[in-house]
Amino acid sequence: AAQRESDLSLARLIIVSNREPYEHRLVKNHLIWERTSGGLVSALDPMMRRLGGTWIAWGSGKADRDVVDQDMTVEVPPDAPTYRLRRVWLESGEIKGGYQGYANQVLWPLCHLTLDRVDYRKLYWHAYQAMNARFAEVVLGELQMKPGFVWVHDFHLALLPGMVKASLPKQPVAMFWHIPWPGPDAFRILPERREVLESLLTCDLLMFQTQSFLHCFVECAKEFLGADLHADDGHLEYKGHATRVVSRPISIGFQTWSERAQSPQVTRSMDVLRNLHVFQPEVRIGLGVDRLDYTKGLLKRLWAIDAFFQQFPQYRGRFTFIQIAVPTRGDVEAYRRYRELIRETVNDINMRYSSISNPGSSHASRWRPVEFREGRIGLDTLAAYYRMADLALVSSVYDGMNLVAKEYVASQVDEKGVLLVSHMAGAAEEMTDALVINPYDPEGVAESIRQALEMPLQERRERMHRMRSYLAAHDIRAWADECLRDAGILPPHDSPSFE
Ligand code: GDG
Repeated sequence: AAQRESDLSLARLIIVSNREPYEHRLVKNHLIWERTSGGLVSALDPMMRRLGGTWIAWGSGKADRDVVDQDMTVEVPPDAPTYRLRRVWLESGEIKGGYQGYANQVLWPLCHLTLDRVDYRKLYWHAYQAMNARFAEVVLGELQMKPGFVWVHDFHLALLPGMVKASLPKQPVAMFWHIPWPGPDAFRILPERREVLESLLTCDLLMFQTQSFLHCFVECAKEFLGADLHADDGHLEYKGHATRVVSRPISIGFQTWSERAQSPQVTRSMDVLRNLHVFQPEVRIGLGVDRLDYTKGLLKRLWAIDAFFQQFPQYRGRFTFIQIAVPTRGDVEAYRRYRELIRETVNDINMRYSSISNPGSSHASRWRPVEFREGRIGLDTLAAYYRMADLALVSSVYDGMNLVAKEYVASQVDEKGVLLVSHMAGAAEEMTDALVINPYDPEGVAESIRQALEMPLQERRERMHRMRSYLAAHDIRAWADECLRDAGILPPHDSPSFE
């Protein structure tokens, strides 16, 4: 770690996000730690392990306060530390109004164009300001100790760049926006659209997942602030300040996933999992892996699976869809209701088909169309599911990137599976050998599932192979290096890399 810090001594990396990468909890009086779930942590933790630096995040774990030093800092990962985690403590009003309210019930549904789910209250906005101010205080404290490059992540912290710049106008600040950015027609409904845009336009560098989200942001900046786009060099100019805007699709540790999928424990797990979920060797397997979030289109996916068994009865008893569902944001009512609805729909589908006789299968009574596994699983188990699945189905109604799509490809070491990805997920722009689906069209998705199951092995291999080669070159390391080059922390492309 010391070596890494000194490599980047000119520009020590300070990343800031709401979610912390590691949380501490007490279980039966024992202190335990766990890496937290979600795409942001999956993507950034490997980068921080490699580069070192400081990650500032809300200390949401119940025992987080028990393991910090006087700087509110803990070295992580706890078993082999490579970087510092500095915790921010939030008051309950900031959590309820700022995090659960404005971030999760206003900005999240707004950016994902699920406008009926936007639940706006003025008091959420005030709490969101307070929450961002709390982060700003810690970031400024950290910078006082030692200078560094501030890299803010995601929609919980949209006001943070403006707050840091208000105190330190020359401090370099970058922001990566992990989720989609809506066009002006949708963004217009946010009462504080100007404040949010103004803060983001104090950044020196603003990064989006795709060109189309970037385009939507530029349209909003022009329409609501009158910002000028300098198209030749990709800058937005507002109040005399230039912000460079770029699209940098985030990725995964390709090598790590690929190696994990080939490990002996994963190879063993595949047999165990197959026996757990399907009882006959000939049954083909489909897979979904998601946080239980309405933007992931789980309900639409289940309708599509239902339509698949209606349209193609020959697959009854011969195809099982396994859904891994990780509970998320359980303190928000809309999420609890969504979870209930998903459970009911799974039960309904399973009940209906298990009462139908399946002439094609002698084990029909034991077959279930959907195997629903709720709860978080370990990475080895996840890799085993990815590797054994004949197809993976990503049906987001809107998604910044969707790392599951990329993890599936990285784990498909036998190159036999087929990826089905929603055209509303950022991943569809890069995973061009996937079958692209429209989650709003259940019969169309059903047809794509059939197509995937009947695709000749040679074609499956070719498609998967091309996607794997692409990802090997465009992995999380390449993404981080590109962003750090944009930020001026790493030298430009043709210079030798730091390591
Ligand atoms: C946001 C954006 C963008 C899932 N189940 C388990 C588990 N996971 C991990 C997966 C994957 C991650 O969670 C989910 O990543 P996504 O990209 O699908 O989604 P979000 O959490 O919505 O992330 C998204 C991302 O930020 C990065 O920019 O791609 O568009 O919404 O890494 O592996 N991990 C473990 N057990 C599970 O059961 N260990």
